[in-house]
Amino acid sequence: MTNAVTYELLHRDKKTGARRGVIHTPHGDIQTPVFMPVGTQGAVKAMRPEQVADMGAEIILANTYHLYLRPGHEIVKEAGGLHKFMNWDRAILTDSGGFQVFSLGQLRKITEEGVSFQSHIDGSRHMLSPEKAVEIQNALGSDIMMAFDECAPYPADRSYIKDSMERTCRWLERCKAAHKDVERQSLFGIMQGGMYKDLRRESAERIVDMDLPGYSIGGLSVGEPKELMLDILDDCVDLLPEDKPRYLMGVGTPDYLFEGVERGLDMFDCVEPTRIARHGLATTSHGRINIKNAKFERDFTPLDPECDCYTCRNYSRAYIRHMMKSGEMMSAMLISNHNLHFLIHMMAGIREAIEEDRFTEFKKEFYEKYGGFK
Ligand code: PRF
Ligand code: ZN
Repeated sequence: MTNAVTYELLHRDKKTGARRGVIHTPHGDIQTPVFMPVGTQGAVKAMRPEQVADMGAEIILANTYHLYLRPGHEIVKEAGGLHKFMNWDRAILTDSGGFQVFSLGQLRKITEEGVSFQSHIDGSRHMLSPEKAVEIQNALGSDIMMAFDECAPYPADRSYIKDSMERTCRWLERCKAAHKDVERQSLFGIMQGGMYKDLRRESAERIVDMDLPGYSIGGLSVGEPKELMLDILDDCVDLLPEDKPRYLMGVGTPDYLFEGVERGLDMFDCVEPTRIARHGLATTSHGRINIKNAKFERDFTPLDPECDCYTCRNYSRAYIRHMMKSGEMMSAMLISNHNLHFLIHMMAGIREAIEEDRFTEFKKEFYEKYGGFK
């Protein structure tokens, strides 16, 4: 039996936990550390798949919850799987729905069996369980499937987090038992435990025992202070095996990417670059800019003078501002393209720096321009 997804460690930074590796998948290799663009409903918003591939993305993320509710995983399966349905032939990771369902607030109810919830689309009632989340992800055919977990809120008291973390471990056992074709798709486990280090440790021990092809850290970036998240990470990353990919879920602003890589994480995802783009915000090497700002009215320079993306090679701040102010879709398309390119190329720079044992210097130079850890 060979796992669908395997990790190869290429180089370890001499001074920090940063590591350079490759994840092998049935849909190609992924150079790590990697930022994964989010395509929640089977599309990276405002982007064609060719553009996402052309900027160097080797994996994107899609969501079980959304694709289950609409169009329905059976339809995606009938289409030949998600890769074919959305015209993306590189790797796909699907999140389990655990996180999205928990964002629904009072519309949901947790039991040992799973989570019952009301659709955000038409109010219809559904149940997601470990078995159901696996069934849906099997039908979607993603390369990496995430375990069905509970991402507990912050703040939450210790007894709640303990129960929740233990249930998530039991759910992982059920996910593993339900997932049959390990040569086609790999199931990753998710560490939970809130902001309690001992519970994180217990979670890690239990999930690592299940010997899965990869592991993630969930339940962070849920509203806790940034320093607290870094403090938890300082403690957590080393609890995960060295010979497997380590994924920090839902984190992807430039500063957090540096902090995560420094601590030994390999994979990251975040809706932020495409979401803020639709509000006119661009990430640049000198920090974030709001294109709606009047000071860009006659600014005929690119979003980021140091960027060589399609947007920056062809369009000015003044034009993109005009598109944004006029409600043209072009503004979201152009800024999304730039924001994703920015992060993907930043990660390429990080990978090169790790290979050359100058990650710390690279981070320092980046922070000096960007404005430090925010
Ligand atoms: N669990 C899952 N998906 C996630 C998270 C999690 O804890 C997070 C944490 N912020 C983002 N996405 N399944
Ligand atoms: Zn650009």
